[in-house]
Amino acid sequence: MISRSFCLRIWTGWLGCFCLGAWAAQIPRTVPINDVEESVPPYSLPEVLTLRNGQRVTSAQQWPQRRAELVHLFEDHVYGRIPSGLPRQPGWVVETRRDALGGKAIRQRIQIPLTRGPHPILLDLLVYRPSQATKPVPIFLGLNFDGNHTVTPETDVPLARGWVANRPRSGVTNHVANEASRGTDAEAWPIARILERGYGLATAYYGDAEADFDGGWKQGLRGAVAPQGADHHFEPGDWGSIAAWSWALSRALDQLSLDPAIDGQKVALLGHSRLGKTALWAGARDPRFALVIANESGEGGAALARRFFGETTLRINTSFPHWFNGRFKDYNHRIADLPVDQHELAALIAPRPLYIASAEQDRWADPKGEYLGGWHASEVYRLLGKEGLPGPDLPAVNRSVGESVGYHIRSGPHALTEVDWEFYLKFADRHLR
Ligand code: GTR
Repeated sequence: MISRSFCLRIWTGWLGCFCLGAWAAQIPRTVPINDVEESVPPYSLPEVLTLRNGQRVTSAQQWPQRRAELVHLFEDHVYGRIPSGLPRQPGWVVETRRDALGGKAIRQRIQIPLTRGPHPILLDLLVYRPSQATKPVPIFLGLNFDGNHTVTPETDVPLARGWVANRPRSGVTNHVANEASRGTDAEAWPIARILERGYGLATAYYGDAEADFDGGWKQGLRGAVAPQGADHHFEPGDWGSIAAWSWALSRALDQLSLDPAIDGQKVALLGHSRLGKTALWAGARDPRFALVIANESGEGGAALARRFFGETTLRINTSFPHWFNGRFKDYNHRIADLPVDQHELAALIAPRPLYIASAEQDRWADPKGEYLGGWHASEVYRLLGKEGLPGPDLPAVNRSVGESVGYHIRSGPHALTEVDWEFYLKFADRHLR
């Protein structure tokens, strides 16, 4: 029996969370959530080192079998299966500037065709590398939220072509990119600092692959390759948009690996929020990513789904039904039956370095749940001879902990900031140098 005080605390927790952001207004009010730590009910996680047949995984040699099983479970029950036979085609350089950022950077714009035919879906990859580099550089790769023109104030980076989210602060109100939005996301992408530290940076707009709304697939990658096009009916196990974006990331990696000035063995994948979920799934599927960073990835990312705190499976499936596959909705009211939990997603990155980060005010993403995702994944890192996170307790604010699994909780709200990047650069120095 759930006690009355428990219900009350959940109710007040719900009220608190309700005020967290403008987006909350779109979420049905009948769906309960909790943001009171003491009200988190007990839960038990699926064991990452036990095969579905009950057999324990006790050696590194057995891990690939469990890994393959987990990838399939996440495909079938969460993110959906990517159709086989999608093209992997090289892109073409549209422009090279050797004098970018006051001569500090060589900047290239590259178009990568994600589909076949005369009018393919194009991913515009914007690549910066330090002009002083004398050998192939390690590089960070990440999708951006509002278009390549928002990550830099440079005026010769074209505006995003297709649908973009409305952003009142830059006057984007009709889903069309405008000049006022140029450079508005530059704080999240400290390009000069990244180059100064000897890394390249590659980024692309996630909406190039598929617009982020329910039905966006019709003009996007999933619609373009569906047998019935926009009339296609998705089966429960078919891919959602996170899987589509993750596919685009792998094609960007193909492209970066072709460039002799870039070290294709040292591509660090980074994503924030929904794109942090995407980075984790891309890194889990594609072992060529050398390092993965999930910044405030929350529900459907690093945060444990069974921990009743902040966003829930029901909430995310209600607000963003297109992100995951149809079958994931079966777990809206019975999360304990989901055959996986998110620590197992984090474990799919092992033994490669993984960094999970939270923000103190980002309670919706459940910082403790994100940390625990990394902590429970650490069991696999240890099996594979690496050290993960140091223990089950959330560390102090603004301090980085962990070896092959790194973590920090930054003070402040939900965002990707220079403070986060400083931690990521140090982590990358440790593992990619
Ligand atoms: C929120 C969503 C989160 C997170 C975030 C974002 O509305 O509930 O899961 O993904 O959006 O991507 O900004």
